[in-house]
Parts: sequence; C-alpha cells; structure tokens
Amino acid sequence: AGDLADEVVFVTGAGSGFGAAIARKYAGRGARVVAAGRRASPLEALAGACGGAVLPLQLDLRDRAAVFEAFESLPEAFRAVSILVNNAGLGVDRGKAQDSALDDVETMIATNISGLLYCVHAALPGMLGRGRGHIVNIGSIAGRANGPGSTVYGATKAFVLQYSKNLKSDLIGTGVRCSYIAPGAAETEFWSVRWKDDEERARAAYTGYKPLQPEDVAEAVFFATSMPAHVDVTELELMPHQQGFGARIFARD
Ligand code: NDP
Ligand code: 8X3
Repeated sequence: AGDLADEVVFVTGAGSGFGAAIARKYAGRGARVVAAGRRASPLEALAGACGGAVLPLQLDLRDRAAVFEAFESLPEAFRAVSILVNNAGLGVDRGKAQDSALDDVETMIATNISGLLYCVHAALPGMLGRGRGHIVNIGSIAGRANGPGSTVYGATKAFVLQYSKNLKSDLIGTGVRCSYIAPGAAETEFWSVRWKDDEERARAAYTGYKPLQPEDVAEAVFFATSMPAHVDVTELELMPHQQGFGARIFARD
C-alpha cells in the first residue's frame, strides 16, 4: 500500500464529503496529503486518523493571497505538489434565479471558480518545472444538465468543465495532465450546506434512491491519476443508478 511515496496530493475541501474520502484514499496508498479547508477540526481529525501522511491546512480558498502564501509555506516534505484535487465547492442558489441572493451567487463564484483558479496558478509552475503533475477538477452533472434551482451552481460547474478541457489542451506535451470528474447526487454535507437551517429538507435530497458515496468519487479520482503517463482521462461522469441525466431527475423507490 506504499506505492505512492513520491506523490504529494493537495486536496481542497478535505474536511468532509468527497475531499475527506480522497485524502484517505491517497494517504492509504502511501502518498503525502495536504488537506485544505476552512474548518480546522475536521481536518485535524482526518490527519489524526491518517498519521503523519496528512497535513491539515486551514485555508479559505476565496482569499487569493492566502492561497499563494499557503502553497509557498508548505513544509519541505509537502512542497512538491504532484496532484492537485480541486474539490472544494458549494451550491447555495437556494431558490430560482430570480429569487436567489447575490451574496450566495458571489460565494459560489468565489469558491467554485476563483478559488479553483488560484490553486491551479499556485500549483502549476512547480508541476511544469518538474515536468510532471496532475490537476483533477471536481465538477458536477449540474454543469451539463440544467436543473431548476441550481442556476449559478450549475453555471460554475460548466465553467469548470470548459476550463478543464482548455487547460488540458494548453498542457499538451508538458507532462502535466488535467481531468474533469462530474458526479451526480452524492451523500455528503452538500445539501446541508445549501439548506443550512433545514436538516429535513437536506435529508430529503437523499431519500428513495441510493446516492453516490464519497468513496465512489475517491475511486474515480484515483483511477484518473493512476493511468499511465501517456493517457489523459479528460472527463468522467458518475451517476447513481437511479438518477437520470438531469440534476434532479430520479426514479425513487
Ligand atoms: P461537502 O459540503 O461535504 O464538501 C465541500 C467542502 O468544501 C467542505 O469540506 C468545505 O469545508 C469546503 N469548502 C467550502 N468552501 C470553502 C472555501 N472557501 N475554502 C476552502 N474550503 C471550502 O460537499 P461535497 O463533498 O459534496 O462537495 C465536494 C465537491 O463536489 C464540490 O465542488 C461540489 O460542488 C461537488 N459535487 C457534489 C455533489 C453532491 O451531490 N454531493 C455532486 C457533484 C459535485 P469548509 O466549510 O470547512 O471550508
Ligand atoms: C450536485 C449534483 O445531481 O445533486 O452537484 O444536483 S445533483
């Protein structure tokens, strides 16, 4: 299980959901993992469970200077980031476009788009210098299917999809790869974040069907980065068996 001893994996949003599962997956395979997020305690719990393999890093991705400072001040053993997993994100439209709050809109753009771009710009020079690296961007089925009430969230993920394709093109021949992974509905804190004051409503997002689990997404990320160096996994879409090609179309029990 120690075959990834040369890899340093930087995972954003690692305190919960997909990010925590991704961090555990790589740490379990012998990689060193930087686990970034705003809340310190889940990151510290993750690091405690994974031993010295995981470095907890409290960071708000929306703060451009803080992102660059964080990358520049990584301890020596974690500095040569070889895999960046841009996973942190949130969908807080909380209603139709015409009803949504601009503060929520700006939070999504700042996190899902700007924060991701800051991380790419902070990590990429080192990867290019070493001639080796992988950027994995977590999108969503919502980036392609149109879903009511996910107006700006879906649009941020459409940005991530097109950006990933364009980045892959620009990275041709550099040894640095880029993958876009789009899950459908998955059981994480995602809906609790959207409906922050209404746990019942958040739980309802997962009733009547078996949603994806964080470990399913971690497997997909791991698959993408485990392919031989001449293979780019450009796009992967994962759906619950009971979900169709719309953000909120389900065959529930
Ligand atoms: P979670 O809410 O469990 O995880 C999101 C993580 O992002 C949290 O750990 C959160 O930690 C972190 N985060 C949010 N804002 C910031 C910020 N400004 N700076 C740093 N970290 C931040 O949900 P998921 O695991 O589901 O979400 C992971 C990704 O998957 C997101 O990009 C989401 O859009 C996407 N996705 C989710 C799907 C689902 O159905 N669950 C389906 C498809 C895609 P903290 O609050 O401590 O900062
Ligand atoms: C969220 C995906 O299908 O739950 O990113 O709307 S879905």
